[in-house]
Amino acid sequence: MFNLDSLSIYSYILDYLKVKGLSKYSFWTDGSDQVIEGHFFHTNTGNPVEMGTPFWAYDCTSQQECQQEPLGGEQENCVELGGNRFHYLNDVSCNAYNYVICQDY
Ligand SMILES: [Ca+2]
Ligand SMILES: [Ca+2]
Repeated sequence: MFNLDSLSIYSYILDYLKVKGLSKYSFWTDGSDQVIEGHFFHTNTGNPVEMGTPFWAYDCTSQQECQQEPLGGEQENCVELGGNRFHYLNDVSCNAYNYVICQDY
């Protein structure tokens, strides 16, 4: 799974998804907070996942102020590029069904 650890990679992936017409699909990216809740790390390198803007999605569905993901607590421990979130990062259940993007090393 690809390791989204820089803006240049993120930008490349977003361009690729747009060009290929894959904007509505959701994809896994490497990262989890399963070991320490609220602390996301790349599983393949152990490095921390970049947090905040411009990586993570906002949730403005409630009547309250918008909040920035990750918001899923112990129920959501894996990270996707959400097709319904304009491919910003979102924590979701690790049992969700998403597509994958492989990274060539
Ligand atoms: Ca979590
Ligand atoms: Ca979430």
